[in-house]
Amino acid sequence: MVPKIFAPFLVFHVLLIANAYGKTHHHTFVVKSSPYTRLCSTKNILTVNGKFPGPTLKVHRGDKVIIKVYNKAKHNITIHWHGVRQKRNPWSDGPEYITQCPIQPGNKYTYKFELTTEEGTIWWHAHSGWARATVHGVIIVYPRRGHHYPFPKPYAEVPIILGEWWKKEVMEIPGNANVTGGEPILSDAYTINGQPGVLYPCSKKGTFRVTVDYGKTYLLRIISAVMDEDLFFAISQHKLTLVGTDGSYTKPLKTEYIMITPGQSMDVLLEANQPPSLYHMAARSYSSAKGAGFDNTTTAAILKYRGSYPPPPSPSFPPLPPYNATQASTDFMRQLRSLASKHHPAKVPLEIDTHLFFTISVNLLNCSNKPCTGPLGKRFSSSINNISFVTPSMDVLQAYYYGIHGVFEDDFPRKPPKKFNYTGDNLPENLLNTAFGTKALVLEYNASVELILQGTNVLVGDNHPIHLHGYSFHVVGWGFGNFDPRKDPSRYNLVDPPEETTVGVPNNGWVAIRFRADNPGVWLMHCHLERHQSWGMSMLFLVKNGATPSTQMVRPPLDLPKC
Ligand SMILES: *[C@@H]1O[C@H](CO)[C@@H](O)[C@H](O)[C@H]1NC(C)=O
Ligand SMILES: *[C@@H]1O[C@H](CO)[C@@H](O)[C@H](O)[C@H]1NC(C)=O
Ligand SMILES: *[C@@H]1O[C@H](CO)[C@@H](O)[C@H](O)[C@H]1NC(C)=O
Ligand SMILES: *[C@@H]1O[C@H](CO)[C@@H](O)[C@H](O)[C@H]1NC(C)=O
Ligand SMILES: *[C@@H]1O[C@H](CO)[C@@H](O)[C@H](O)[C@H]1NC(C)=O
Ligand SMILES: *[C@@H]1O[C@H](CO)[C@@H](O)[C@H](O)[C@H]1NC(C)=O
Ligand SMILES: *[C@@H]1O[C@H](CO)[C@@H](O)[C@H](O)[C@H]1NC(C)=O
Ligand SMILES: *[C@@H]1O[C@H](CO)[C@@H](O)[C@H](O)[C@H]1NC(C)=O
Ligand SMILES: [Cu+2]
Repeated sequence: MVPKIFAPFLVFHVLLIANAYGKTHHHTFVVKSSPYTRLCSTKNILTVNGKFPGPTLKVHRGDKVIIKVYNKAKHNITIHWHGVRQKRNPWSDGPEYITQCPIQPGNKYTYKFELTTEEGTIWWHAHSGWARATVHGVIIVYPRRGHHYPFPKPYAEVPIILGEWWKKEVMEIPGNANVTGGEPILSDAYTINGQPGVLYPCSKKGTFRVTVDYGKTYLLRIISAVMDEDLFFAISQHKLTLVGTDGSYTKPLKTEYIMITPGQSMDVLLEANQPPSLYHMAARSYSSAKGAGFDNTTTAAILKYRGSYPPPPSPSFPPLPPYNATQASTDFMRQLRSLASKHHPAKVPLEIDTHLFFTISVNLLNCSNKPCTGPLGKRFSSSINNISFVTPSMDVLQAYYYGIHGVFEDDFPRKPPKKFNYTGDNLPENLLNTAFGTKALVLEYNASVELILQGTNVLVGDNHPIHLHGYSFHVVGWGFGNFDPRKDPSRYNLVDPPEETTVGVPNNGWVAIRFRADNPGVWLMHCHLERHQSWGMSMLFLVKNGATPSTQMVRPPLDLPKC
């Protein structure tokens, strides 16, 4: 019998040596404030190791990663490993006040994780305040050592990080918006690998360039670290072949453009098969919420063929769909299929024991003593099943683990409290209001879950990128209007549905996702549009332990930050 006090080390040790072929990577992340010049002015931004975008982690499936994070900034910080399943180890997941207290200035915390089923491109970002605007980077997960890509090996790979830049101090945006109750201020630019590109003032010189050889194929590892908008992205004269989303392979999909939401990652093959020259790649907003303001600027980078040729007077730009082109967005989404091969099977749960139905709404609240600057003189809020998430002052995971009362409640509703025409026009004003709470929905270990995410038109419909921590899920169906439980399930794709960790729920539409709740812990699910998350579009799953030690959460690490 092992004395109880040693058990945490043993459990983690077992976790770490489980795969004899894996390697352990050690990294140090120092979060600090560093000066960066963009759009004609210099300001201090939060960075990791002074870099913006932050360092790229390169690992193989089956590897382990140990990262010491030192906070040398003036803000509380946590880091989330976006797309990493964190099997049995929610302590390294990162969202502040959900799975840990923040790392306070001057302190440090060591994150530990294993790459188990994820393969392809995922990423990491701060999960505290709006820090992720500049604190983010790519995680490249190569196939297991000795294994290959399910497509011909590309000649080279190029991370493409889509971002968003504000001239003002990003960390002050949510607080300022909360004072007025209105929209957070719009960004001043989008960026490709940290650079706005030729269409913005003072930005031509830094424009990101990738040099290619004619005849070769390149793997673009695209992530959207954008805060508040979905983007269309394309490369002039070149077709793209999508081969992966969110760390899972897809059937090759040839396309002129992609639509990528905040939180998503996409692996895209680019064949350098056009006349050697210079071409632009570009991205701009897909914005479907009627009446909502958005940054309508366009970021660009250069694709340059090696060799000698007369440089074009002005490299061509790709055509991008109109800002409000929901049709273009869904034309792309409609074609997504997981690879579903012998080596990469689609393990879609076929028998469902837990049916959940969540409405996703943008709300409006009365202001107590002054008019607010939101519509109708009210303040913005948002909710899932009419509960606007309230961030607690200590983390829910420790409260659950140690049985501390008063931090959260375990009664998140399994269906909306009120039925109405979710996507109807001119909904009654009494639907605008929402309730509040820090609520978790409890799932039995290994439950087989189907969740319908139903967008609503309560204030306005939008394309909501919903991200689930601790899991990937299969997107078995989607559509516009209200989900119809009699008709829609018969059209599900249970054979090769895309596997994702962030899914865009179409404007005034719905998405059906399935997953098996085989990862115990407390897991956040939220809209990855930062303004919606700030307004409360989040909820928690609390997945219970299984019956055996290998189906239970590991113990908390000794250096877990305190509140
Ligand atoms: C936002 O403002 C409301 C009321 O004006 C206040 O109750 C709440 O604590 C504020 N939230 C944050 C995160 O500052
Ligand atoms: C972008 O929005 C601004 C402000 O609303 C407007 O003046 C401008 O014409 C728009 N530009 C484009 C390209 O739509
Ligand atoms: C998109 O905007 C254009 C012009 O602003 C408008 O004519 C069109 O109806 C809009 N399309 C959709 C699908 O909302
Ligand atoms: C909000 O204010 C309106 C107008 O003053 C009032 O009719 C309504 O009852 C209020 N709603 C709530 C939930 O307080
Ligand atoms: C819901 O609202 C939509 C849009 O206004 C309408 O087309 C539809 O008929 C309504 N459905 C029901 C059941 O009332
Ligand atoms: C949401 O909750 C609020 C506050 O309890 C209530 O006024 C509102 O009618 C509810 N809306 C829905 C759609 O259930
Ligand atoms: C989880 O459920 C699946 C399907 O019913 C079953 O095959 C598997 O053995 C279960 N796992 C555990 C650990 O109970
Ligand atoms: C930083 O975190 C600590 C611990 O949770 C908290 O007391 C403090 O208010 C936080 N600081 C800010 C600026 O949010
Ligand atoms: Cu949203």
